[in-house]
Amino acid sequence: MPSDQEDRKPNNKLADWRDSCLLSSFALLLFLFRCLIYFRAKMNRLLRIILIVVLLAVSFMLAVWLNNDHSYTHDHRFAELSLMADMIPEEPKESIVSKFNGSSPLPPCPPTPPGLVGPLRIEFEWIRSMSDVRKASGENLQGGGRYKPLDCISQHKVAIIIPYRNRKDHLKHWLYYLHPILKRQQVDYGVYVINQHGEGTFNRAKLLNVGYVESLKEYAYDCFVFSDVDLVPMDDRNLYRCHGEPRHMASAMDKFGFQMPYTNYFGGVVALSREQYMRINGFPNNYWGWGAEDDDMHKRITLKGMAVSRPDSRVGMYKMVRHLRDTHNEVNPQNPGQLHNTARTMDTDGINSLIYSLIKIEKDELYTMIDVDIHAPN
Ligand code: UD2
Ligand code: MN
Repeated sequence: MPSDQEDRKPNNKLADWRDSCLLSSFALLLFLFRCLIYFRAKMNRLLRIILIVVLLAVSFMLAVWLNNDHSYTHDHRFAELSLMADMIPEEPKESIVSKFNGSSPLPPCPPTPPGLVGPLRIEFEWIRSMSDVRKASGENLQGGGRYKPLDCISQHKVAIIIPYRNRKDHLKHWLYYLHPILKRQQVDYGVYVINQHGEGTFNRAKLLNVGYVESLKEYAYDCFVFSDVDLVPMDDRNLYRCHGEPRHMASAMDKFGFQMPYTNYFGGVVALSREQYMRINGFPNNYWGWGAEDDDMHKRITLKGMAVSRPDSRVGMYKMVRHLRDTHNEVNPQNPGQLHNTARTMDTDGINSLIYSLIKIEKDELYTMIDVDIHAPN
């Protein structure tokens, strides 16, 4: 690395050159004056005055020019900056380069999101207008209900899968509350509403399997939250992300007096990593109508040697929009009986045997709606 002395050498040379110029200019001027004095008798008065004025003007201009610092060349300015650099606090090279390019690399998001507020007030008393929902939750979305934190890289790529048919008012409540919560939780997420096409018997678990497959066609999600459309968390510390074990997130619902209705309950909202989901071969495809598909999911998990984790009963509180049973989703008395066969059928009934026909994919600003024919038996 050159020393300071070496850096300054080119400037010293310039100064020397300027001094010699100045000396020779004065010598030339003196010589001209001498000539003037010597030949003055041979000139007329007017010519003498003009010559003196011109000589004085020229010497003045020469003095001014030489006094200006023409040595401030491009190189010199850079040399000065490099000296000043010693006084600027050191920055990592990478960040200097990226600032230069105008795009700083983002840091990873912290394990605990800093903007959480805890308990939330959730109201379902009135029907929301879509424009209110957009105003409340549309900011910074990338379309199709996709979002990534703006100031850090999220460690959680989460597809949120909602089984759906004819529940627009519930969906509006869900979008109104969940987008702001998920943004505060710094999740890299997408919202997928899986609409069962037609009037056939509803099949929640099969729709969830479709959501898994279709969301993965769009983005490399590593975590899947499967949520009813009518359930909103009452505490934003209930993080929409995956854990070491499959997670039952809705551990304390208002409709059950904020308690678990039974020990192995796994309904409402659950989160499974891609690996956990694949280990259980996804969800069953054969639970038509209401009931028991959530118990089958739980059985699959325990049969594969996994445990279920839950938030505590404060953080796991959920509010459900009150509703009547939908038509074509009546209680199916055959469903609980299927639970005896889970161990035998789970490896052949699931994501590896899923058959459906995709009808349409619609991108709203707040969600992706996937319309699908799941070949209902009636
Ligand atoms: C309970 C469980 C639910 C599931 C179900 C049995 C709770 C809060 N949830 O829900 O996870 O195990 O029992 O199948 O206890 N849906 C529609 N349109 C329909 C029918 C259903 O969109 O016509 C969707 C919607 O996302 C709904 C979900 O399916 O939230 C579950 O159906 P539900 O809300 O009628 O059943 P519920 O509340 O008893
Ligand atoms: Mn419900």
